Parts: sequence; C-alpha cells; structure tokens
Amino acid sequence: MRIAVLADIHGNLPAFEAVLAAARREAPDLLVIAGDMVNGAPDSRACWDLARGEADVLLRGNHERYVLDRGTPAGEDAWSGPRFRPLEWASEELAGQFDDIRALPIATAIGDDVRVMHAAPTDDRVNLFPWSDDGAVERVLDPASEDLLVRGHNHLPFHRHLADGRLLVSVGAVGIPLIGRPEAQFGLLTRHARRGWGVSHVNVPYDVDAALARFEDSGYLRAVGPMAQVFRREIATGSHQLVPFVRFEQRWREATGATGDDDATLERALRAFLALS
Ligand SMILES: [Mn+2]
Repeated sequence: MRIAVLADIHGNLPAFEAVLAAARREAPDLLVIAGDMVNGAPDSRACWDLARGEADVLLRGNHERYVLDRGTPAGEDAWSGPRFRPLEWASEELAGQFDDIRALPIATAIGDDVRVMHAAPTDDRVNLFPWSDDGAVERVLDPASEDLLVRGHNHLPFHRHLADGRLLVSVGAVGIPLIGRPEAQFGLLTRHARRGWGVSHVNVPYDVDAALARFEDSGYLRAVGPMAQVFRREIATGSHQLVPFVRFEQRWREATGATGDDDATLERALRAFLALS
C-alpha cells in the first residue's frame, strides 16, 4: 500500500502540476490532497478544479474555510481591507463552488490504521512542529486512534514517533514551500509487510519563473497590491515572508504612528520591511 499526500497548494498551479506528475510516477494506490488548495498565488480556481479531478481523497484546510467565512458573521471583522485582498481574489474565483468546498472534511480515516488531516483531527489550523513538546502534540492528536497520522499545514516536512509508538507525518507544501529554497514537496507513505509504515519526503523542482510570471499575467499583482508582493516573494525564495511581514507591520505602525488601512500605508510598511533584508 502506497499513499501520496499533497498539501498546501495555495493557488500555485505550476508547482501543483509538477508535483502531480512526480507523484503519479510513483504509482500510488491513493492520492490524497490534504487542504489549502487556494489563496496565496493567483490560480485558486484552477488548483481547486485540478484537485477535485485528481484526488482520491480531498480535504479542506483553513484557507478554504477563510474563503467560506469571508463576509459572513463567522469571518472576523478584520477580514477586509488591503491585507485581505488575496482572499477576496480567491473568493471571487471560487464563486459557485462554496457548497462543494463546505462539504469537504478537514480530516478522514483511510482504512483502520491511517488518518489524514489538514492540521489536526478536529482543528484546521493548529501548528505542530518537530520541536513541539510531546504532551502538546498528543493532546492535539488525541481524537485520532490510528497508527499513522498524516497532516500538512506547516509547510515544513518532518515526521516523528509519538511516545505511544504512532507515527506523525507532516508533509511539506506544494505551492508555498518554506524549506529555504523554492522546491515543492509531497509525502510518500509505504506500508511494508513487516516493518509497518515508512515515509519519504519528496522534493520536486518546478518552473518557479512560470509561477512568478502568473502574478503579472493574471493581473493579480495589480489587483491585489502589496500582499501579492509578499506571497510572490515567499514563492520566489521558499522562505517565510508573510508572518514576519505581518509582525513587522504591527511594530512599524507603533513606531511610525501610521494608522491608515489603505494600499499606500501597507506599501510603505512593505518597503520598510524589504529594506531590512
Ligand atoms: Mn493551512
């Protein structure tokens, strides 16, 4: 039994196509797409359509939930303005698809010994890391009883054995890899007759220039503004930009007294952020 698990595509179609081709070459028994197909890079709709056509098991992640919740009482008030224009773009592309997105689970069992999830069995955005302490990891995973627990969400490939002997696998990201270089990842899980489950983390070089060109060609950079530049840089470098920028912007506003919730203010914050590196 072999299972390919792809997660965190985030609208990056060239990366998705490259990883799909690499995964298919492994001839898995099942292909799982574990959420966050959308939001980030420009091609949310194309990635959603391709994911639906290709996946044997399809989950939704927190970014699909953000699309569903935007503009509803479930969405937070702050989900508007220039910071949230990527989400606005994704939501418009996905018009007409919301019922199908909502119907997806955030976690599901495969057979009696595997559970796949976006982030955790009952939570679509909790972070788990190689350095998270055992107690915290076990609390989060407690609702699942399977031997092999497979997740995405962190954009960081790793696996670790839990104290009770179970194996936790985080697959890296297809569309916004954060391993310090722009190579897409997926996870390949193999059940061996005697040794139980094994995991391979597979890195896939892809046409990064094509992914970056989509930011211009689609009109995304122009329509979305500064946050599109942040996502573009994250994809170009394969390194964290979004979270550091959001934290920086808060400190920058405190230091400068800037209060405007507009493109020009966000652009100034971004220029100050980029001047640091
Ligand atoms: Mn996620």
